[in-house]
Amino acid sequence: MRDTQWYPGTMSRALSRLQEDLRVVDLVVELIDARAPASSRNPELVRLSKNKQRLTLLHKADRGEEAVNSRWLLYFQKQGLPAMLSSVQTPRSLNSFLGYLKTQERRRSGSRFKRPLRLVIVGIPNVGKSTLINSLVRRAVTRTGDQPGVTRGRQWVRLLPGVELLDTPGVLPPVLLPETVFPLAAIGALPPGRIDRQQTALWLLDHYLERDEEARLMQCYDGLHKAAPAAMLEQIGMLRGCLLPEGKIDLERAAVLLLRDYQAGALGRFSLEEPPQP
Ligand SMILES: Nc1nc2c(ncn2[C@@H]2O[C@H](COP(=O)(O)OP(=O)(O)OP(=O)(O)O)[C@@H](O)[C@H]2O)c(=O)[nH]1
Ligand SMILES: [Mg+2]
Repeated sequence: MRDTQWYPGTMSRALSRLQEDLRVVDLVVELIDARAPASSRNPELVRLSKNKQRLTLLHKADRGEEAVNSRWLLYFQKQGLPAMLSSVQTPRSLNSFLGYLKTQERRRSGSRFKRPLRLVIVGIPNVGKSTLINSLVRRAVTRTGDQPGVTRGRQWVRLLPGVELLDTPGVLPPVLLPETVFPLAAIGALPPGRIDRQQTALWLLDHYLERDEEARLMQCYDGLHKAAPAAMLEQIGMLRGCLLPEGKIDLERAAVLLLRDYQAGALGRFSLEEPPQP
């Protein structure tokens, strides 16, 4: 994934577009995945919005472990970066975000030439940008989907009186750091054709084992026993009937199944990254 050949043209176009949009925007809200806040930040987006007011939302917080979410929040606060937890399944977090926007809007009230507060929602693919916007406006104004790359165009949405918001297509960093590839693949941010599903599944299983959290796997896959990651993937394939015509276990299907279960939350709340130690 180190070559830039794979980088989809739509993403470079989205970045140039964003550069233009930023001229008329007051606030940049970056959604990162609460389970992998380090890997799901896009340094390119950070660079482009350097001179703008910024807010980071640790989104899909319902999928990350509560204690780890709190540590990340503290980490951002200590860095002086405004950040909030967010999840479409937690109305309280949506209200906090709307409250934050109302405060920002009110601050502008003194201005003589009052125009709406404009914010743009940015982030990597599949992090939940469009879904969050839909939940915020409480009606389906933008298309969403459970695969990356659903949003392609751009659209302004009136969120509150005096607050307008722009949804944008997901963008990945042009060069992925090696340590970010598995976390990004596990949370479903990378194009399916570009990831090694079996390696990602083994990495994920290893992570559960390393953290002594295999009980969560066993809850989902009845009859699973603790073993090395490769043997566990085989067991999962067996338990779920992922078999090839000649009777061998279809490890690719087992891996797809495991990743889907992780993304759907069937393997419990499980964070993939801890904040760096001070
Ligand atoms: N568990 C959980 N899932 C969420 C949350 N927000 C969004 N999702 C799911 O994440 C998936 C991706 O959502 P989208 O809103 O299409 O993501 P996006 O960032 O707009 O993706 P692109 O347009 O492809 O960049 C969907 O399956 C949503 O249901 C959340 O807070 N919690
Ligand atoms: Mg979208």
